[in-house]
Amino acid sequence: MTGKRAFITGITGQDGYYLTRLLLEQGYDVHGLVRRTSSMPRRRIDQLREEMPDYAERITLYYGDVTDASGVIRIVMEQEPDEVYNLAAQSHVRVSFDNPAYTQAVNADGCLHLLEAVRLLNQRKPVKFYQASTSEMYGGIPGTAPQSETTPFHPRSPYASAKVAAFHHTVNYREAYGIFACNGILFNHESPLRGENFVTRKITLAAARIRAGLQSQLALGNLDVMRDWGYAGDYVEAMWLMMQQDESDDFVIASGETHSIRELLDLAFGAVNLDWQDYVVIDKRYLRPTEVEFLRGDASKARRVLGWQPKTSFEELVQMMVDSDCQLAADERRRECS
Ligand code: NAP
Ligand code: F7E
Repeated sequence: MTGKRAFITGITGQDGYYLTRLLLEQGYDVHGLVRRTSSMPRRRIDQLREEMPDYAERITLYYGDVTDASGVIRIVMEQEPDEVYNLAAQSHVRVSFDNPAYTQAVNADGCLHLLEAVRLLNQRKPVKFYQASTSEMYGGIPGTAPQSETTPFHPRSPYASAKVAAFHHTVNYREAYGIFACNGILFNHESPLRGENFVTRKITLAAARIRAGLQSQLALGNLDVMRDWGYAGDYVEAMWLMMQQDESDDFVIASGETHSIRELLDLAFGAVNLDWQDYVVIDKRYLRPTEVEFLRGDASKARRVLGWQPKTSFEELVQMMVDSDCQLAADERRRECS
C-alpha cells in the first residue's frame, strides 16, 4: 500500500476506468468527481467495482462539475489528495463545433479551477497535478513528420483550442507558483470501453452487430484521415509515471505508428469475415468544418525519461475491441430472442 490519495476528474470515462484500476493496484485510495444526472452514468466504475470487489471500498465519489470552481476547490481542500488527475472534458471533437462555449468552459476553465485548487492546497502540503492534453492541439500542422513536445500547436476545433488554453494554464502554474504540474499530450487511445461515438468503437461495434444480424449499415464521415491509435490501458501507465517524477514536465504519449480509417475497417470487418465496402455509407453529418488529417506521435522523450513504451499493437487493439463487441452483440441477440 502506498497510502497515497488520488483525486480524478472524469473518473466515469474510458481513461478514468483504466487509471482508477491502475492506482488501486498501486495501493492508492481513489477519490473521483461525478456529475449528477437523472440516470446513473457509472457503467465503467460499476464494472470496476464488480471486477475488483476487494478494492471497491477504496473508491470514493463526490458530486461536482469542473465548471463549478467553488465546489472543486472545496473538495480538493477537504480531501487533500497527493495527486490530482484532470481527465474531465467534453471530449468529442465533432460535438465541440456544436457547443463551443460549453467545451471551452469544461476543457479550459475547468482545468484552471483545478489548478487554483492545487495552488491553494500546495501551500499546505505537496500536491501533483496532471492535465489530459491531446494530440488534437497539433491539428493542422502540415507534412507527415511525427509530432513531438517541440512541434507548434495549430488547433482545428473548439475542443483543441480549449485544450491548448488548458495546456498553457498548466505550464503557467508550474512556472508562476512552482507547483508540480504536467501535461500528458496523449495521442488517440482506445479500448473496449471507448465511447460508442468515437470512430474506432463505432466501427468495431458495427462489425460485431452486422455479423450478428443486428445492424445492416454503418454511416461514417471522412475516411481519408490518419491517426496514431494506442491502447488506453497502456497510456494510463504513462500518466502515472509522469506523476512519479521529481520534476514536472510535458510528454507526448503515442505509438509512433499511423493508420488510416480504411485500414481500421479492413481489420475490424476482416476479424468477423465481412467486407466493409458492402456496409459502409458516407453521411455528411459526421464531417467536421475543419479536419485533422494526419497524426503520428514521437514519444521518444517518454521512452527516455519515463521508460514508457506501448505494449499493445494496433492489430491487437482492434482484435481486442472486436472480440469484446462480439460478446456484447451475442448478449444483445440472446436478449432479443428470449
Ligand atoms: P471520456 O470517456 O469522454 O470521459 C470524459 C470524462 O469527463 C467523463 O467522466 C465525463 O463524465 C467527464 N466530464 C465531462 N464533462 C464534465 C464536467 N463538466 N465536470 C466533470 N466531469 C466531466 O474521455 P476519455 O477518452 O476517457 O479521455 C479522458 C481525457 O483525456 C479527456 O480530457 C480527453 O479530452 C483527454 N484525451 C483523450 C484522448 C483519447 O484518445 N481518449 C486523447 C487525448 C486526450 P460523464 O461520464 O458524466 O460524461
Ligand atoms: O475521430 C473520423 C473523424 O472522433 C477520428 C478524442 O478522444 O482523440 C479523439 O478525437 C477520426 C476523425 O477521434 C467518423 O473525422 C470518420 O478524423 O474517433 P474520433 P478524434 O476526433 O481523433 C483525440 C486525441 C482526443 O483528444 C479526443 O478527445 O475519424 N471519422 N467518420 C469519424 N469520427 C467519428 N467520431 N465518427 C464517424 O462517423
